[in-house]
Amino acid sequence: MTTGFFDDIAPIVFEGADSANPLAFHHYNPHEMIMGQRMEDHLRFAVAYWHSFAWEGGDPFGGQTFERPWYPQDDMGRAKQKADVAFELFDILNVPYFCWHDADLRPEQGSFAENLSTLEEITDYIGQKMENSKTGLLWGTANMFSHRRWMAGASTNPDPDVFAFAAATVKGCMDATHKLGGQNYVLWGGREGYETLLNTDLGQELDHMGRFLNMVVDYKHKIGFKGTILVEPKPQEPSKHQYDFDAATCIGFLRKYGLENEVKLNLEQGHAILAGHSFEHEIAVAAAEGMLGSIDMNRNDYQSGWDTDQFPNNVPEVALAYYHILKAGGLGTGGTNFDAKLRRQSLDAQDLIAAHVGGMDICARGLKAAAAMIADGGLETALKDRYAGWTSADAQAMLNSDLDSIQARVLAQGINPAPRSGRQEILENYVSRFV
Ligand code: XUL
Ligand code: CO
Repeated sequence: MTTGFFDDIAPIVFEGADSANPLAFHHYNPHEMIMGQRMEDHLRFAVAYWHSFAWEGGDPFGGQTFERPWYPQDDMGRAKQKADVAFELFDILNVPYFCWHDADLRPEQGSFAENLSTLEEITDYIGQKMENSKTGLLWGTANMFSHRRWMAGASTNPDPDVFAFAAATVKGCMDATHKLGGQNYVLWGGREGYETLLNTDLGQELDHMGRFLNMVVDYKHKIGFKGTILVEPKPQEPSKHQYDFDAATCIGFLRKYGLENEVKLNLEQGHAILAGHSFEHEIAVAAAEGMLGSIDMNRNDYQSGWDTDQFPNNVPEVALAYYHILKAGGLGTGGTNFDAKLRRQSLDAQDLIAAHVGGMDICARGLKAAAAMIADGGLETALKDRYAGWTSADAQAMLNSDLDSIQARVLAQGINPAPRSGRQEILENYVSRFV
């Protein structure tokens, strides 16, 4: 028996690029083999519970626009109804994973003890649903940014009682993630940052955040959680300055607190844009350090300057992201989580399905284009050619040499570098052949 929310829309199937059916996959074909692996296993799609089921359509100027049978979300019976609808969407999309914050799943109660017991109850209920579903848990996380108790941060809060509340909350969320067979555990530093240095001891807050993350890693090993711990960079919003600004900042932080072999990065397209980077830049930075963990797939509006979390629709951008993911050997335990929400006028249940179908198709097109570029090898050949000078014995020896001897060699050999074209337009033209 279904909840009726999706009006008995049939499961979405692959119909190919020529189909005009808006509720069919035109490019996402889970079983298609790409570089020796099923497309589904490359992309590892996940539905984000918060945007698709908990967010009510509000923006800074107005509240709820959606009307869902599980509103208001303050009751356990309706939380279970919400889970029933969520698993119907997962089945309709045939999506392998979903992701949650604790606060998306359970009603928010007053005390920590009440929140813990409702989280246990709802995750037991979800665990039962997972037994009859092919959808697994990509990651769980704690919402430590919405309730007013978190307004000055969680692990970076000046009040040690908030640090304690955060530690207790993360323990509960890690337990629930472990119970549901989660593949990763994510920490996005929602309000781990500051509004003004006039009231902030930045050094102390960073030390507390480093200590907190070490406790998370210790607890992972204690309970035998095999998933990956991930942090998610974002430069601002909601805090004016966020400590996890971008991939490079996070990597420096992880190294400082001895976590570089324990924690990887969950990179989000929109966060990259907010940081003034491209998504592929963030992916390449993480990959160069062996810290690419997972991705949150969405897009930002390039005009508005805040985190609009729209479903992706730009194949060339997505193709370059997957190009760097494939080059790095794939997403491992990570996946492609649609950290994306409907526009607030998209009221219908069908909009929710269409948004995911479109996002999955765009990612499939990007993946196929990326794999085709790798198979063709044009970019790799151009890259090798550009760095070819470094294969010479002299060039390699120089890296183990010193300024004195290098200067002597420049004088002796009369070295006078000849500038060469970077061929950017030629390479951009090459990419457009594939996208
Ligand atoms: C916020 C954001 C979060 C994290 C999980 O911008 O991306 O949804 O992904 O807390
Ligand atoms: Co995100």
